[in-house]
Amino acid sequence: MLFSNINGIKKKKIVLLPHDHPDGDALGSSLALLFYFRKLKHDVDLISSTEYSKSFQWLPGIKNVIVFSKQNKYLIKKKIENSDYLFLIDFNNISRIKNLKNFLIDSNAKKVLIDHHPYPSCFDFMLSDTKVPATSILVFRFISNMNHLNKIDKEIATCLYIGLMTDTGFFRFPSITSETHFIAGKLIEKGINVSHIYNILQEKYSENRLKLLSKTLNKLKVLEKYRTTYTSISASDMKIFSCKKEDTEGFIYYGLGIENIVFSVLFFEEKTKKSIKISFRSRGNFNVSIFAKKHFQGGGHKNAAGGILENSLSESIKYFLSIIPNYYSDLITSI
Ligand SMILES: [Mn+2]
Repeated sequence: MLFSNINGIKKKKIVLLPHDHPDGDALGSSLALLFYFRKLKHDVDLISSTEYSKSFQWLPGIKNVIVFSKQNKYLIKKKIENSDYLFLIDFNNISRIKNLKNFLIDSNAKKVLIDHHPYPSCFDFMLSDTKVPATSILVFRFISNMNHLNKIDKEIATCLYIGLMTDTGFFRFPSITSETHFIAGKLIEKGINVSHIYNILQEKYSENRLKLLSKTLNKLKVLEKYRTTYTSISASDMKIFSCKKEDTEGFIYYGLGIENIVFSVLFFEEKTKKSIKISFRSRGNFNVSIFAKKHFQGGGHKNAAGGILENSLSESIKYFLSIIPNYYSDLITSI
């Protein structure tokens, strides 16, 4: 069994892989595992296939993250190929780590998935539960199943708590269960500073990010009849404010904060201007995962999903506006 093997005396080579543009859950879960496996004296690396947002620069252990680049490509390839275990963290399909995909395919390492997204691809070991609000819950369960709760120190607890906080929208999404709060409680017992973490997550934004947010909100349109709101970020907006994709995290929730709105959509024009990434968030029973899958080759969770269109920004919005009337009855009855 994997767990006893990892728990054994023999030092293992472990590589932790969060998804592209890692968010708080992907980074928090990966860093917690990094600290944990180091305590077990394994040889661990944490490799990110793309850069992470500057707002995470304060995370404990973040300096250990190796970010993929042309310069370290071969080093990373070697690490992935020579590892005993590869942990795929907070994603369900290897297309979510584009730069590292081929290294992964070529590696004979045992692949362990720890994730909460629906329809995961199959790997050697699966710690998949689509009902939990964050992957960090699964990391907590993993450590707990190893009987190692005593190994969770303040640093590990902080990392896991960040995953919980960010993926639950600061403990307010419907995916939250009593287990979420039970685990949060256990993490607080380890001495973490809850209000400090909250303040840092809220305040580590650049001036340019705020300006981009302002521009995005200025463009926000409300379709009152469909209880829907949408807005867009163009490639030139991103250029003007020299923002990265990660800086736009959370923008989509502003629209959902308007009274009576149950569906929020954000169109994001890729740098190449050849495709548009679209994010969907909803309240209540309007299932955005089904919506994204049906019209935008995407998917996700019931209240949070994404998709893509190979089209211009204006055409993509036009297309969206043409299909939204079909969801009239679902949207007006969503509670
Ligand atoms: Mn997650």
